[in-house]
Amino acid sequence: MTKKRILSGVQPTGSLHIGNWLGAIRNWVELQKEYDTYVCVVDLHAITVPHNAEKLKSDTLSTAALYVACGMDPRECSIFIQSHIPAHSELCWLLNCVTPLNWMERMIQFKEKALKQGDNVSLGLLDYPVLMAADILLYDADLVPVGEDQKQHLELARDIAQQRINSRFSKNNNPILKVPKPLILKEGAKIMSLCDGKNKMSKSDPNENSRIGLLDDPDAIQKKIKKAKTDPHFGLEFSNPERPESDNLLGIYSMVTNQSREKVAEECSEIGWGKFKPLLTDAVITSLQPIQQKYNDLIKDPSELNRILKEGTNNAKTLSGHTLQRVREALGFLETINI
Ligand code: AQP
Repeated sequence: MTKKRILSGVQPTGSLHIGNWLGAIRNWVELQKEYDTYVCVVDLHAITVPHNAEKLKSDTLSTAALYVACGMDPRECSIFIQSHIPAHSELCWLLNCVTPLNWMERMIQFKEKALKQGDNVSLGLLDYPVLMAADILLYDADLVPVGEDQKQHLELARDIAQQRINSRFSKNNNPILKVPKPLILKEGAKIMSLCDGKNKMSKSDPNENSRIGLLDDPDAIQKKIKKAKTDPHFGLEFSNPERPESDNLLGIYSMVTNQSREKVAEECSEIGWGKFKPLLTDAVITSLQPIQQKYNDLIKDPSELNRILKEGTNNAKTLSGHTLQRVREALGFLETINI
């Protein structure tokens, strides 16, 4: 039986943090065993907000290396850089021309990010979900692992594929694009900022102390956890709406120690913040140590990473090329002239 295909990615908008790992990459590592897995570093998405060119380069490379360091196995999946496959931009343009503007203006993430940026919002930011639709649809993905925040974008990708391409342009009921479904993960981990348990941990938060980077050294991790916001209560607990920091830090502790929420809740119900923080610090440092070791090896000798990306790019190019060709034909483009 052929495996179902999944596709996912992270944007290189900064150094990856434990939220990107626990909420996304760690899940992909499990999923790659069961699914035909494609993961890319979505660098074209990263320039939808103001960016620094040199930093984009180093963040792109470091994100790809972290995929591997976190356990993405090139024998089980294809890893590539989005902009290395020009089909993403081309399909995005084709989809742009069939997508109604008012569908885009409804996107919650656009509204939120536009609000943060003030007047200086790029057209690219509005178009972000169409590019994401192109990413997914190019690979005939059956399923897309999504968190709550990306559900609306996946819905848009489904609507574009079904209502704007298949139902308008397909002949004899042969769909041109596969309509993907969301893959809702059992434990939808959302890691919150260390400075405010109600805000998501984010690469672009100007406050470095709000996140633990996957490449932070033990000293930095210790300092950040020491500074992390607490509350006046004794004992750690989950799900108390008045204690978002307790919920968040206990959740991280449960995930990095691979223990159930029940077990850590019991272990930490009778200890104060003063005792809990060193426990959490040790657990985070220990869990990141093998990732950092593998990452350093990959960066020291980039030949392995280059080989992995080359193989992933080849696989991605073949697959996306077929889809793009189907769409071009269906939309009425003349066949390319071979020179
Ligand atoms: N705090 C988080 N908790 C759980 N999952 C998270 N993800 C991001 N932050 C958390 C998941 O990581 C994947 C890749 O995210 P992305 O870089 O494509 O976009 P994002 O969600 O906007 O990530 P950031 O870190 O917040 O970046 P910036 O600051 O650039 O916007 C996604 O699967 C996401 O759910």
